[in-house]
Amino acid sequence: MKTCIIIGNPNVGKTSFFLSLAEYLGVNRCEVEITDIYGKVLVKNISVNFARKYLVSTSPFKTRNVYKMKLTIPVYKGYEQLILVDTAGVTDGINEVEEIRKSMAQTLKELSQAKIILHMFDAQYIYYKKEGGISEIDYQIKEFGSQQGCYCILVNKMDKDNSQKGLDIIRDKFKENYIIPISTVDRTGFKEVKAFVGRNL
Ligand SMILES: Nc1nc2c(ncn2[C@@H]2O[C@H](COP(=O)(O)OP(=O)(O)OP(=O)(O)O)[C@@H](O)[C@H]2O)c(=O)[nH]1
Ligand SMILES: [Mg+2]
Repeated sequence: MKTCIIIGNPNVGKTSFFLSLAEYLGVNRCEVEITDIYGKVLVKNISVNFARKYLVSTSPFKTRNVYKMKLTIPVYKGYEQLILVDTAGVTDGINEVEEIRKSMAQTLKELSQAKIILHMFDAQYIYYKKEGGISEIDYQIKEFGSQQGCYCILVNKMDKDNSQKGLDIIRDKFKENYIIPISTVDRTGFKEVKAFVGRNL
């Protein structure tokens, strides 16, 4: 089964999107496979609302494990299954916390195995930080993703102030890539993401 990874800097909204996309595709309760930084695997049957309460946070580096969920998505003729993967946020440099370093390594391992790559940015953060908000690892993910083929940039938090200006910066820096503005709050762009994933399965 093909995997679709959600990757990006901490706090851009990866976990929120992971859960909201599942909900958008009709999932209320799901089996989530959780792999910790030591490779230990646990399967939990949880509701999306419960997961949102415990897995989404206003503080960065909340996600430290890899979360996988099996989803059914409409394609040209009928339906296909895929595995959606939520990962720990990645940053430049060597983080002083060992657990965070290991979680980033795990994210990069998942990236190398993914068929579809959804690379996420926070539009408002980019507006505040301008080009400086785009890290070296973002450019490297873009290079890797562009070579892989099924690569798309999601610019999240479009419901927030000045997000359009943040989106313009991303569009300017990643001219050759397919970019979808999204919001996990009002589900802007979900239809487009569903179509992008569906046609790459
Ligand atoms: N306004 C707004 N807030 C959002 C949106 N998506 C996520 N958030 C908020 O952004 C914060 C971070 O969300 P997460 O989903 O935990 O982000 P993450 O990328 O998984 O973060 P890490 O696991 O730490 O890497 C939370 O406070 C979310 O409620 C969005 O589309 N709009
Ligand atoms: Mg997360």
